[in-house]
Amino acid sequence: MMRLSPPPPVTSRYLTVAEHPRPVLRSGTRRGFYQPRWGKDKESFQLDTAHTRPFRLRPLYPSKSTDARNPTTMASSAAAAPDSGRAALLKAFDESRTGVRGLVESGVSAVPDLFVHPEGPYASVPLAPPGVSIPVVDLSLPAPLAAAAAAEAARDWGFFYLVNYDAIVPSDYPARALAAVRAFHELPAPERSTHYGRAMGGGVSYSSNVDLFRSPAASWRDTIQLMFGPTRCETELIPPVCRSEILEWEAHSAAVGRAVMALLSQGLGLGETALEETSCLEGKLMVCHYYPVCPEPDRTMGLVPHTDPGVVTVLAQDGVGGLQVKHTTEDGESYWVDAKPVPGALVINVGDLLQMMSNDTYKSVEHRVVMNSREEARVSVAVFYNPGKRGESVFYGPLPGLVSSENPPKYRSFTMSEFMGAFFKRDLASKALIEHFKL
Ligand SMILES: O=C(O)CCC(=O)C(=O)O
Repeated sequence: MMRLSPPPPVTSRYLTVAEHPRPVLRSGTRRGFYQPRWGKDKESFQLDTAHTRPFRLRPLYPSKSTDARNPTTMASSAAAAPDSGRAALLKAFDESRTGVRGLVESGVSAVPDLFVHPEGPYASVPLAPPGVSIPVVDLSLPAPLAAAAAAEAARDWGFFYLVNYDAIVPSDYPARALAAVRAFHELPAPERSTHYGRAMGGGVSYSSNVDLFRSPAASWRDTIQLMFGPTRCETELIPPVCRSEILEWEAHSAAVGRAVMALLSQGLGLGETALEETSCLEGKLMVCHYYPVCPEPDRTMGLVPHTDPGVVTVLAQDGVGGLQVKHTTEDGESYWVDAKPVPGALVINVGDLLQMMSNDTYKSVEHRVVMNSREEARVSVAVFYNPGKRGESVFYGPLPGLVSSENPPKYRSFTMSEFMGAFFKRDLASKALIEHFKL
C-alpha cells in the first residue's frame, strides 16, 4: 500500500513539495497578501500575513522620522550598519521586504558587506577562450538528429541552447513572461513589499536569496518562486502585474519540457516517453529572477556556482547576459563559458536527478550568474522539472533500461523525500548532493 510522505519543509527552491500547509485565514484578510498597517506607536509598522504569524518590523535605528518606516531606507541601513552582527543585518535586510532592488532604489553606491563574496566571482577557474560556446540543438531537425544532438550536448556539456521550437510554442511567449516579471520587480517598493515573504504556503513566494540565512554571502538577486506541480499553487497569489504572462508561459513551456525529455530519453536509447513515464514532467517549480543593476559587479555574484538538483531545467533569459557554465574538456581543463543571450533561444540543462537516472551518461554541471552590468537589470525565468510521484514506495535511481552487469548502477535508489531531505541540508553552492547517493 502506498503511503504518503509527511509534509516536507516548505521553503523549497527547486523541488516542488506535494503538500504544503494551508494558510490560516483571518477574517478580512485576502489570502496570501500582506496587509501593511502602521503600529500604534507610529515608530514601526506591522505586517499581517495570511501565511505566517503577524510580526512587527522595527527600524534598525528607532527614529521619529518617516524614513524609519520606509522599507527602502531600512534596507540600506541594514546593509550599512557597522557594529551589528551578521545575523541581525540579514534579518533587518529581509524585514525591509524590498530585496536587493530596494538597496539599489535607496541609492547604495557600494556593495554592502553582506553581499561581498570573499573569493570573488573570478577565483580559480578561468574564463573560456573567445569563440567557445555551449552547443545548439535545433528542434526543427528530424527527431533522430535532434535527439542525437541533445544527447551529445547533455553528455559533454550538460547544457544546450534550444532553437526553432516555434512549432510547439510561439517564440514570443518567453519574452512576454520576462517583461512581466521585470514589471513586477520594478513596481514601487511599497507595492512590491506587500508580496514579500519566504513561506511557500499557497505555493508562491517573493523574496531575496532563497538561501539567505544559510549561505556564507548573499547574492545580488531577488526571486519569485511558484510551484506548479505536483501541487499547483493558488494562482490568485501570483502578483497581478505578471500573473497572466506567467501562467501563459507555465502552460506553454510544458510542451518544451516534454519535447526535451523525449529527445533526452531517445538519446539514452530508451523510448521517447521513458522520462515522462517516470513522472519527470509532473513536478514543476518556476523561479523568476531579477538581478538589479550593481554598483560594484566584481565584488558580488548574481547566483553562486551550483548544479540544479532536478531532472531538466528550461530557462528563458533576457538580453543582458551573465549566466556562465563550467565546462571541463577531455583533457581535464575547466573554464567558465558565457551562455550569452541568443534571441529566441531557450537554455536547457541537465540536473542532478537526470545525471543519476542516466547512470552518469548525462552530466549535471555547475553554472553561476555573474554581475556584468551597471546599467541594466537582468531577468530570467527558469522552470525546474522534477519527478512528481513522491510516495515512500516510489524509488528513483538509474533507469532500469540502462543498467546491466556490464553497466552496473552507479547510484543507489532513493525516495523523493530522502532526496529532498539531503537537498535541504545544504546551501546552494555545495556540490555534494549526488555524492550522497553514489555507490
Ligand atoms: O538566471 C539564470 O540565468 C540562472 C538561474 C539558475 O541557474 C537557477 O535558478 O538555478
